[in-house]
Amino acid sequence: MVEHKAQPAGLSGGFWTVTAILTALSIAAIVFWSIFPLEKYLPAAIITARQVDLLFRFMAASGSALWIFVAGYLLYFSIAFRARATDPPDAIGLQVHDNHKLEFWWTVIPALFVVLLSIVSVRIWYQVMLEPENGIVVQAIGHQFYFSFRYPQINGEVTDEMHLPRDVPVTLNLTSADVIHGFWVPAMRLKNDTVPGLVTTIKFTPIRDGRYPIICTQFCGVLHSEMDKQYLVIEEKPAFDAWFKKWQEKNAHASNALPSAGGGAVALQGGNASAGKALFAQKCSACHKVAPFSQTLVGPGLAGVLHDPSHPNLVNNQPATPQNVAGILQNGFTGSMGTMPNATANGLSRQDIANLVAFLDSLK
Ligand code: HEC
Ligand SMILES: [Cu+2]
Repeated sequence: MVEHKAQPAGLSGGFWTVTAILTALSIAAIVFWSIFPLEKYLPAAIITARQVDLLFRFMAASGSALWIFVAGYLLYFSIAFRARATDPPDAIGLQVHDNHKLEFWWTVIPALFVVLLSIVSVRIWYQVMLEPENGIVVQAIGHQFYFSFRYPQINGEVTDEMHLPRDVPVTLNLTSADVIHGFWVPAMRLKNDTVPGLVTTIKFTPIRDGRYPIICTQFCGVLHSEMDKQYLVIEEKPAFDAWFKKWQEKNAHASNALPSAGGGAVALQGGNASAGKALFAQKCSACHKVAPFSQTLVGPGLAGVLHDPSHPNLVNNQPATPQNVAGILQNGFTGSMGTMPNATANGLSRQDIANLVAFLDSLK
């Protein structure tokens, strides 16, 4: 019978050779990510794109270096400590535990790294969030299956490209007319979802002329893959002004009504109050009580929404009429109390809205 001999615990010279090779490879990877000409392949269209690239380079460099060490040692150890032909079949590998020095360092080094990564990302996040907002305000609205854009002083919607003047700070408000879409311009390194009933804001300053694709990043329906055909055009102020004037004229008589799921006013005749009552319990009672206005849950109490003399106007300041309540149910509303979701978010058909209004109208 072969005698069991414990393998020596020390690290051989091979280990230090491998360590030297892995260190050299890691340094090469770090140098590669530091000098790689990212902007040659993906232009940086706004100031903060460079900050995001910096974060990306930092993560790619440290991730590559770490991966080279982990994968390199894994390979080396599996060769150095492999089972030999002379080992007995029940031989077990070298057992190491309670090595306090090792445990200390493999806790401290990753912890320090995560702290460093947080500091770098929070600083960059601040720069991205604290862009100035004294420039132009634009709205982008996701639709199945395109984006539309609204500008102050242009009626209605711009539906082909989104133009912006170079070097002017932009506040971009995002929302959706139907389902959740994602607004992503790779050249900006910024991305945000467009959510029905919610307005989210991104701020940035364009710095580079060009035509950059806008891509939807949420699977929003059967033609989602078509939502990469529109462009963000950044250009000099005079070119932008000419484009702006063209749309002002083109849209001179366009409607400013916000698009809504289904569009148009809901026909209220034919609403069934008892169907509305059942639906209310199912879809509204999480946020609304059937009680006076002041009895707030998430939204106000709705018992007197149509017939309370002390509640002449709805939260959107329109008179409390069945048609205006239907408008809120269809389009949603965000006010001081929070957000009332729109018909798409609440999953309401036009008949559902008519039934709910009939129910609310029946409350005295
Ligand atoms: C996620 C919570 C939420 C849900 C679900 C919800 N609401 Fe609301 N609703 C609100 C909030 C919040 C407001 C007030 C918005 C504001 O003014 O800030 C509101 C406002 C309203 C108003 C205007 C009230 C007034 O006095 O002007 C009506 C009407 C209304 N909701 C009806 C409904 C109905 C009907 C449903 C069910 C289909 C529903 N809501 C579902 C949160 C909700
Ligand atoms: Cu989409």
